[in-house]
Amino acid sequence: MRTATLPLFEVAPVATGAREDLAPGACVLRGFALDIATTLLAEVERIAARSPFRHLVTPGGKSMSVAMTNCGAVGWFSDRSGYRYTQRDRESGASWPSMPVVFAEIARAAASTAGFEDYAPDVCLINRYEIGTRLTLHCDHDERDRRAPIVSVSLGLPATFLWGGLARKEPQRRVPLTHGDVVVWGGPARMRYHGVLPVKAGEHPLAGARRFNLTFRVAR
Ligand code: MD3
Ligand code: FE
Repeated sequence: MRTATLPLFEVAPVATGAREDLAPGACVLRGFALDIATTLLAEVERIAARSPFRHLVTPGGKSMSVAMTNCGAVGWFSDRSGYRYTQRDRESGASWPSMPVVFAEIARAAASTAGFEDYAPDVCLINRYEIGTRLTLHCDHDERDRRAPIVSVSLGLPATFLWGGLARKEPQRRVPLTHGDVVVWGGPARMRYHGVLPVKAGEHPLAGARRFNLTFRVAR
């Protein structure tokens, strides 16, 4: 990656509820999920008890360092044959756990605050980052409806989000994300390249030495 020479913009903590516009279609809602974070983490645990976190294999044969699971009507899945959404958890053989009402509600409220009304995601991909885990620069194009925004909820340890352009080679901005922050990416921002820098060592009172990220999508 060509990020090493770029400056790191450190942003002072922002008051809960502040809406930070990043670009047309993209905004950060600082602390938007803070009040219900404990409930969200309990639901993650419940989902993982049925569909455990696993390290998916990329089409190139590499195991992803971020562990993933899903809830909703479908789930994001990857193996040697490619990336896609599946109706069943290939590991358990069962359907994915249903999306908790509190998940759908927070995603809808965040989308509405960002200007996207009537958001009804059919999947929530849940990422689990251990210390040192990163998500390399990519673009999410496996969803059928690309007009719908993606809503992301950060929980646990902080991370630095990399936010690029519509082409992989464009320079990236760095956006710090902490526990309870919600980001909405829609419209012209939806197909931008993005990633997450390696998560730094730490201990979060609710999540331990981990970061969780919920990403809501309209996949079907
Ligand atoms: C910007 N997850 O699951 S979420 C992913 O923090 C993913 O776990 C990251 O990228 C994480 O695919 C970032 C925020 C996100 C999701 C989709 C985007 C940002 C986006 C699509 C376009 C632009
Ligand atoms: Fe992504």
